[in-house]
Amino acid sequence: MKVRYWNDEIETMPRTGLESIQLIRLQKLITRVYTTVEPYRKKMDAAGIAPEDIQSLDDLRRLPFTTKDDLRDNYPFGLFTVPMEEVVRVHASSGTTGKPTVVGYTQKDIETWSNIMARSLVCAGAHKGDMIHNAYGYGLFTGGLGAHYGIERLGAAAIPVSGGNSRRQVTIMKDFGSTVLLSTPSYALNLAEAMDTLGVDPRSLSLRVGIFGAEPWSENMREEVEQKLNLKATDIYGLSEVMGPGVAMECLLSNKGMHIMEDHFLPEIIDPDTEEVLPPGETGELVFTTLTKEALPIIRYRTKDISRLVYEPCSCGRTLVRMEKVTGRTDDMLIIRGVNVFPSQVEHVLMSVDEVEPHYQIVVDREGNLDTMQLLVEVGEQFFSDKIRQLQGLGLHIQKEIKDYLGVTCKVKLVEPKTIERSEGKAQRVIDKRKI
Ligand code: DLL
Repeated sequence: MKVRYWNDEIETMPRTGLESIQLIRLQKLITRVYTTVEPYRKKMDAAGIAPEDIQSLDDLRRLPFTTKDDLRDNYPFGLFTVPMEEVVRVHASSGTTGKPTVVGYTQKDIETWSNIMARSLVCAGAHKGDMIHNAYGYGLFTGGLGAHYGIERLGAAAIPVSGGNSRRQVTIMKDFGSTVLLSTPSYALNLAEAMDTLGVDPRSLSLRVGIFGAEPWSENMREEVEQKLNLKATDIYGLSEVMGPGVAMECLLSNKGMHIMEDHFLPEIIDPDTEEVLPPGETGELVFTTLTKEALPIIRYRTKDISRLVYEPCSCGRTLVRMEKVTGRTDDMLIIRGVNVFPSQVEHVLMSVDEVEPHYQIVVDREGNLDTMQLLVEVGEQFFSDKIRQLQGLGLHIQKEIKDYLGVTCKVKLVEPKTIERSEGKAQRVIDKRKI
């Protein structure tokens, strides 16, 4: 397979070259942020660090972290480094409390982002001439418009369908000849279901590749999506606070981890408890510093996403470090009777059970002093039967698998096909009643 790049000089640059670019950009950024944003200056002063103390990339770890709370405390525009006349776009994502997290972009930021997204699309094997079906939501969410500008920059044709109305989406795919699908992985499964209902065979469509992200998904789910949609599934990562989609992108060739666009985003992996930077190759919380953003640069942003950086060379020739699939968030981790449980692990187990669909919900509650976990799982249409005994057996089987894999006992409730609420964006996997 011939590998194509969007910017081969940067994407295949030896690390020493890349690191000198990163350092120059970092020093410039820290000086600018220190002189223009009071909350950053105060934090740096309190930590006893000045811009001129940043002499190497290692000095990054001396800077204070930024969290969602900092954005909330300076809501809506308090961390912007440019006057509002220079801001041409705002997006928002959910905050930790009622107020959303607001992010802003200058014209140059939009240019940078479009190029990064075009680079990501090429990394996934998309090219000019592709009909790119963009089912990420258009609006305050960064997915829709972020991807859209990248598609146009690439010179491919954007089909801006946004989320929702799955049957209509299938018809559009068929009639317009969509070749690349962009959506959340859970919505991709929705589309597969709609195809099934409409009697549309995915093999009769022109879909070649899917670019799925915005929520965690397992390797088993990848197989499922690939098989049900008859395409090659790739993973795209990003978050609003850092930019939006395109912070990291998996290459079509290796399909193992996402290349971080390191000339724009500097990654670190920290221990979420001690906040110490971990040695290369360790698993921990991802932290990003933006290197080129104008309106809302961010220093050492704690993503709460758990991953690992892979420095081994990639078969696609890109030298950009890879991050492994996100296995969960430090804040969606459930502790059930002392056992740490990630929804992605539950999904992993469910994907290995043929009779059930990848639609599930974890309901956590408390009875007396004991946490309870109930798993609602949809049974596949072809396996659904009203023979209670058979269903009971299946429920017990899943319960045992979960116990073996996660070490927790849960109640399994099997539900009829298509009864768990479908999402148009991110699926709501966990209902934690303990907090209410
Ligand atoms: O979800 C940006 C995006 C849009 C990424 C479209 C990819 C595609 P937020 O709404 O701010 O931004 O949510 C960011 O979503 O911290 C992760 O927890 C999660 N996330 C994003 N991509 C992935 C992925 C967009 N590929 C939060 N795998 C992040 C796992 C992901 N989790």
